[in-house]
Amino acid sequence: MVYDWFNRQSEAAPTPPPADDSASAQEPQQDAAASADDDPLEWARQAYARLKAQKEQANATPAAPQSDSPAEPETKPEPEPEREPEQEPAPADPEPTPVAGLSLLEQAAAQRQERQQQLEQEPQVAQEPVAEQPVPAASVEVDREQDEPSLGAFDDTFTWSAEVLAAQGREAEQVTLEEIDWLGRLRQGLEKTRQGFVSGLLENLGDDPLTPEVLDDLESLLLRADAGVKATDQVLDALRKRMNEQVVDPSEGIRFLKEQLRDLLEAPIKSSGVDLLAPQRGQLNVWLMVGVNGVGKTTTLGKLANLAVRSGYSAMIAAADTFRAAAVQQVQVWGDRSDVPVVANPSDNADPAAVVFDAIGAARSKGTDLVLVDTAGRLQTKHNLMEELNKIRRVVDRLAPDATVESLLVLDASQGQNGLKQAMAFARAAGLTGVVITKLDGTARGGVALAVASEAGLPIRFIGAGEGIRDLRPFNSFEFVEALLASR
Ligand SMILES: Nc1nc2c(ncn2[C@@H]2O[C@H](COP(=O)(O)OP(=O)(O)OP(=O)(O)O)[C@@H](O)[C@H]2O)c(=O)[nH]1
Ligand SMILES: [Mg+2]
Repeated sequence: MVYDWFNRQSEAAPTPPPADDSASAQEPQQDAAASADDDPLEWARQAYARLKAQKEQANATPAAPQSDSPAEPETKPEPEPEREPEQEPAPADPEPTPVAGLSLLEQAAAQRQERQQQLEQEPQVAQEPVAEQPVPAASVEVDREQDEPSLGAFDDTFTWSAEVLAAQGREAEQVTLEEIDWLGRLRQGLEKTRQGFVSGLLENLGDDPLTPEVLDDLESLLLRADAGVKATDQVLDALRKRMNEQVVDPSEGIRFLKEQLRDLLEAPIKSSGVDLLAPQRGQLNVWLMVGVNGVGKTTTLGKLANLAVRSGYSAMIAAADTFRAAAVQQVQVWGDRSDVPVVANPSDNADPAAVVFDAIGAARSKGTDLVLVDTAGRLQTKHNLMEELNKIRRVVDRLAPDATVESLLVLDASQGQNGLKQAMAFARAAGLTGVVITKLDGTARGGVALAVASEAGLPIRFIGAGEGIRDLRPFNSFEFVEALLASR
């Protein structure tokens, strides 16, 4: 069964029937299908039992069964939850204050701007892109991660992931290990941002209705998470308006906040008219990776090539970063990892546009679905870089006028808003169509996704949360916001 990761659906029937030689395989069918609304834990349990049965079936099928998992009791279909999923955060104990009149909005906005500046000036790791660090091909650790996801324990992470899928209308029997695996990675990746954001916010919320003080805290938290003044203003204005209309209890406050954040992230996606960015089958797709140096363009391209292959698309890589000698080797390693051909020009100072020219020609003759183009992040001058991107773009448009072209701005989340501003200036010439946010793991600045949507007005298409080949997935605002505000 091929799982199309771009479109997030299985190509074949959702799941094969369970093996009849395994008692546990029949278990999920004996229970009446649990409704995720009525009993999310039971729903998760059923999804787990099903995945486990599939795994047992898969292990039983090969002539020589491998024991790839730590000793697991086979005849124990009912996993023990480690802990009941909590729907809502544990209440703290704030002192409620009656809602006072609002200060002038303009005044509030000015204050926010000022606070943003203060926060920016506070000592923090300035993430200026440092001098170019060549990434030798050998430094890419090929065997660091598994190629297939494995079913872990029936724990918090599983139940949380299952709840997120259930909330999107997924049936227990449609849940795939791929999705459970990624949601776990996403939640893990947003850990640092969440620590600052959620523990701050949720601890200030009690059983009592929202207060202006709680909103002030939320404002600081959003700014600190690098959500930007515009998104912060928008969310706070909506919350204040809501508070003026009615008393907002904490769970309603969280629900409303999530809705606001989702709306913000969804706005550019909706206006692009394309919910999920996937290569169009039956035609040539050319995706350019652009962005300043070191943000993760090449890594993203390698991960995308892998996603494409695993999703049943044919792919090719154009090594159009000819500025650094090591860049071609680096891209070659990524190509090898997924068996994706790489088109490169080994001569010194090769013309990147010529490499793209060759790649498109090769892709046409082979009927390749997707050409991924690696571009340089640094040249002698910014002007040269713009010129080069323009030239590449012109070659693509001329040679493949019927191709679907995407110009994806790759953005390093750990550079936060500074990175966004710099990248926007840099890449205006490239006719951007979307953004990939990388390095969400290990930064507390995951809120930059909100700034991307509100300030750059560009749809976020993929997010990277780790250096591994599987650490990139299509962006889903619902899942992102749930992971950002997960209460445990
Ligand atoms: N933690 C983490 N590291 C990442 C992620 N994406 C990329 N990296 C790392 O960031 C570093 C730079 O990545 P590259 O893909 O070489 O960046 P680039 O934009 O191609 O760099 P230039 O070609 O020099 O402009 C590498 O060490 C990557 O492993 C991510 O999502 N998480
Ligand atoms: Mg690169």
